[in-house]
Amino acid sequence: MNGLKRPFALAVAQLGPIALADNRASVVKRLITLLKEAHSRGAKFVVFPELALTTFFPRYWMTEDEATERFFERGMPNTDTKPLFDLAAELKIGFYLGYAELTPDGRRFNTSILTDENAQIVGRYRKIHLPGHAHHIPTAPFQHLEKKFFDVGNEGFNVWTTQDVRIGMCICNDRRWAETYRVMALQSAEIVVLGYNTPSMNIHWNEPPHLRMFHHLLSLQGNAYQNGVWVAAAAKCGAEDGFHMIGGSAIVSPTGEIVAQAQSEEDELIFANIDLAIGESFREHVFNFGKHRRPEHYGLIIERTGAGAPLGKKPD
Ligand code: CDV
Repeated sequence: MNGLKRPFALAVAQLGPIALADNRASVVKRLITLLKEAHSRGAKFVVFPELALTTFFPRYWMTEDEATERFFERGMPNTDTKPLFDLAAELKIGFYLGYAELTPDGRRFNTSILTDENAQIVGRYRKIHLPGHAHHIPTAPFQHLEKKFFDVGNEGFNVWTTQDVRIGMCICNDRRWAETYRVMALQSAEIVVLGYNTPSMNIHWNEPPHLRMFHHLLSLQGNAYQNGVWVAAAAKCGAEDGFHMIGGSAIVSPTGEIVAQAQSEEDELIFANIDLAIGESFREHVFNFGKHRRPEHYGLIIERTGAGAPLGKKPD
């Protein structure tokens, strides 16, 4: 657009299915293969999916204790993930990685971390918009038990500066909510990164299957444009033990255009040498928040959770 380009070499590492029987070490090998490909393409940062080390276990009914034992990480990095951190440090590539976090005091979060080019963890995000339900639905073909297995994230939507870029994190369902991006854009985010597991069937209502992909991309594209940010989204997709999830990993420009999109439902790396200056252009002009926002008229956004009565009155 105008002025100097600010290139940043960004990769998204989509994962195909992770079977229930797969162990963490085998998954980390796949992450490492994708990291090596990212390096060969010159990437400085890689986005991995939500809950990237295991199958999407909220689909299975089980006790919290069983889920904790089988699927949660007690520390990061740990023995299984250390090879990924070691290689990332050697290759000087930062990354976003989603996993199930068990805290020392026993709380459970759907978490992502952000590392710098030395594989040091510089940021953590705990998922705020948890979809699904907490009770067993025996009539459903599968469960979506995020409300049972995870606490609501307690650290807000934040932005970190790493490798001279301001990066914000969110996870999966968060990408559908305008507030997610706006809170990060108000911290001058330049890139919003996220991972997702999106079942291609909605168990809560009869949503036509083609809308799953449409709404996924619409959310990324609309929010990238309205906030002047790049958005990079990594799927875990394909049929995990017969339960299908959409692919469509993508890198979206602040113009709202998709600049890279996965073609498969398997392990696949997509890459773009993005220009951060495009975002600056939008934030200086059409979405110059300081000049044009009118927060005095946005009060309901924090006063109400659900929709309530209209406020309109007859004009004097
Ligand atoms: N992991 C997710 O948050 N998935 C939701 C599903 C349940 C719709 C999503 O928004 O993609």
